[in-house]
Amino acid sequence: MSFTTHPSSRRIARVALSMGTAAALVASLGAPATFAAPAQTSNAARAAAHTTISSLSSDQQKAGFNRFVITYTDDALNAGGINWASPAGTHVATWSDSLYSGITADVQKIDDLLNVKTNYVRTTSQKATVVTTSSKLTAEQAEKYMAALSSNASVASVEPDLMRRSSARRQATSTLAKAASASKTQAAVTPNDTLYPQQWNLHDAKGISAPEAWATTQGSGVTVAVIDSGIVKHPDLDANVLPGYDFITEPSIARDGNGRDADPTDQGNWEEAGVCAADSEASESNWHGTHVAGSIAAIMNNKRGIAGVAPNAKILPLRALGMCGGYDSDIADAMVWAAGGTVEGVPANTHPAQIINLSLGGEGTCPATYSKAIAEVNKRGAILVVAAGNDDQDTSKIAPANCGGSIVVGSTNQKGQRSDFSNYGKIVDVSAPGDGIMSTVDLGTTVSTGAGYTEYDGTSMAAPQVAGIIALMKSVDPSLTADRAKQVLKQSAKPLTCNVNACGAGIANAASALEVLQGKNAAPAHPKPKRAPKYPTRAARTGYVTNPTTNHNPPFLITPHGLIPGQ
Ligand SMILES: [Ca+2]
Ligand SMILES: [Ca+2]
Ligand SMILES: [Ca+2]
Repeated sequence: MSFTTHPSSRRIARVALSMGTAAALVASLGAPATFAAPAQTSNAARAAAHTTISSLSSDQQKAGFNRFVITYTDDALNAGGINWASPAGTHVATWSDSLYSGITADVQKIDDLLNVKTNYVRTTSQKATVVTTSSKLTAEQAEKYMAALSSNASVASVEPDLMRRSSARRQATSTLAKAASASKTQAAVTPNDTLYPQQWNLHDAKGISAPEAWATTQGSGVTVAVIDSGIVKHPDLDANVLPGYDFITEPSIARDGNGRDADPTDQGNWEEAGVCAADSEASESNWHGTHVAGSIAAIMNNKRGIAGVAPNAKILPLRALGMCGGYDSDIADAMVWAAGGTVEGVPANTHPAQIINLSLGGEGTCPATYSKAIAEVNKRGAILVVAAGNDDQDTSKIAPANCGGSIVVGSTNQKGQRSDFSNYGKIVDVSAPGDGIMSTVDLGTTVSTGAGYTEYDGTSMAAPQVAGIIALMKSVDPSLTADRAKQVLKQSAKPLTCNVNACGAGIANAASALEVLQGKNAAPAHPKPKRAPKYPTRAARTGYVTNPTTNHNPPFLITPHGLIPGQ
């Protein structure tokens, strides 16, 4: 999924919702009003409950398909033949015990028809089968392939296993002395972190009012999973980082020489032109996961760098996005594992997360792969926060934001307006600052070279603001449910300027959320958002993304030693 405002955003792939790059996934479902788990797939409805080829962008369709997820009916799964009850981490399914009687024949038939060979890859946490075809299928062939296998009575759905991308941009920053207008009140905590004055998102009038909330809690006792590009060592973050896991199964995008492993270190996601797609541009590593993690739980009051929204919370880094992005099937397994669920071949999670941040997404209808994983996450009580995407379009077209069962976050700027890249619509629950967000990164343009800081734009940056606020809420009230969290966030939000049909309830407000949660305050008066002038044209937006002087990203890197010009 891609959440980028990149002028050349490759829709093929879903991109991580990072600075300005929002992946947009659609929901044909309309706004989820509650956290109800996705409906169970009935035979009658099952055709609609997965990613369809027609819901994907033309670029994606043109790129072709060679990886699919086959989801089985509950009846078929219950019929058995597979030792699903084996201890976690010991049973690794194979093709022969993953395919049920009769499916093999259908696979053979469609393979022969399309002149390909289907290969088993693995079984997911939801007991679906990931397969690849020996060559890429066209959109038309993929439709045939999916239809042929779907006709089997044991199969609930077949959908492409799409790759979501993480696309982050470093934002131009003209000076370290950017005005800080912390709204200090008696109750506010003012940290000594050197870049704190630039963290407008925390302390400005249109920010999330974190300093006032910190007087009550700083997030102790709460774990937030960050499913992203992994993590790098960083002195402003390390003490808050738990051992995570690397869910990338495909060594060619993992860059660590193997499949899944216990080391979620971000190996860098730089790309050379034409490698990830025929027309893809070269790009530098963005250390997206480290940036997101820093926004949530960077160490506060250490006279260094930034402060996280919940600086005493812990981060569980789960790597699912590699070079070119990450597969739905890996992301979905990471979600289930984050919440304490079982994933075969992966040791049990000894630090289940109460909150899961997904700063990623992409176009298309909600995949069954996500529906099932989100249902499991909801059942286990973890609160899922999902970026709306950076495509300046309705979020109904962006998955997993359109899957329901999560809190969907749009982005706002320093003026309290919807960010020009942010997706919108009724699916967005709440917005949060996502423009010029300073956080932790590595300074390497390819591999890691050392810790630094930079600003990024994107709903990828907005979602962790909300994940951090929920961590503060959860710290105060460990019994907080996802439904209640959403309700309180909406009730306590600050007004925002929305120039489209809907941007969610407003700008998330940490201080007011804690007050509402603790019953100290009625909901604040909430004037109807002003309607802003019509949104500028796409051409006008392009200049926003890149430094107009140098036409280069990044123009500067912000390091503990000051600004380093980009190359
Ligand atoms: Ca690996
Ligand atoms: Ca690894
Ligand atoms: Ca710090």
